[in-house]
Amino acid sequence: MAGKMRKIATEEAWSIPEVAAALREVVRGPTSSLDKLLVAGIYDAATDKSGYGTMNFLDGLLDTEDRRLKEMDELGVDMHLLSLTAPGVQMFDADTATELAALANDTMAEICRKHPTRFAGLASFAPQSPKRAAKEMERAIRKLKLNGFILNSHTNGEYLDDPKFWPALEAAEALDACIYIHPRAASDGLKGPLQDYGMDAAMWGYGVEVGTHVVRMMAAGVFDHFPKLKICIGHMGEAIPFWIWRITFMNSRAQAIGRAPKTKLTMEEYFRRNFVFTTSGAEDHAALDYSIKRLGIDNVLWAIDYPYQPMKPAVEFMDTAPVSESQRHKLYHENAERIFHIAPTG
Ligand code: 1WB
Ligand code: MN
Repeated sequence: MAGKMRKIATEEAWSIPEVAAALREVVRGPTSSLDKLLVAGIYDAATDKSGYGTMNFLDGLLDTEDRRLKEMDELGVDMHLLSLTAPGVQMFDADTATELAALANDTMAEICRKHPTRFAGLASFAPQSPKRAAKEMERAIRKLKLNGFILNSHTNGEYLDDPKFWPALEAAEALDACIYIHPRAASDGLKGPLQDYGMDAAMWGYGVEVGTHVVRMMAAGVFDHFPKLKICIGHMGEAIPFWIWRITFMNSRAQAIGRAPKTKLTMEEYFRRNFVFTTSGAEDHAALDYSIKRLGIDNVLWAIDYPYQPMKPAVEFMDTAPVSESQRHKLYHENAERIFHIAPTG
């Protein structure tokens, strides 16, 4: 029975007051970041011009044990895998980002220790300072016992194919800890036509941003350097499952004419070997069915995307998904247990 099946939701947004306060300062400053609109909407009613403020996501982000846990109980959601919500610490200067990542990780670890069957967590790190990030990553897994890492896409317009970030990738691979690349608004270089009609955020821009990030990494050959690195992406794979045949075909052509570096494996082989993806905010049975058929049941995990998406429809989506019961077990919890090292229950 799906009703009793263990349910681990894997892209569940969360924050701490210290990060909220620091973000409020950032959006009052001179940033040109496209994140400004939404971040002001969430954290700073005084400067909100976006309309997002009316949705009051902040209460949901800052609350763990109150409304969130109660709603989880009502719907039979066993566990949230928490992560510091976009843009994480990536809009701060390197020192502030490093400090706030450690504080968020300490706070998260405390919650997970207090509720070991209800909360697990993805640790933050500050890519602005890759060597210190690698140290914090090691602390977060070995000492705090967190379950993996969250990265909110670009950092100051730069992506993980840039070797300056590779100390963080090396750490994640060595720790056998998956990095979840979550969206934030598109970088300055990418944002042009995404700024109108509400396209900047989850409607379209987020997928363009993370999809671009992931294709850059695969095409650059990052996974020849880090063959065991695991990356998780949300939103039914940010459309990459649908595009993977063409990405693979056109990348081999780009390699043949010298426009892309030679890689040991094809793009599809990297996507199958190094990536998993979640259903967050993409409650579409046809897309789920296609994704499972195309990339395999072991690569797909369930997620809600709380509080940006409501819990109940996400549970109904998975309870009624046209899959076998053994597949539902994988989607609801077994794949999450394997990828994020969450102890299985009886
Ligand atoms: C929204 C969605 C906003 C996500 C977010 O802000 C995040 C939104 C940081 O629907 O407006 C998300 O994670 O999907
Ligand atoms: Mn999300």
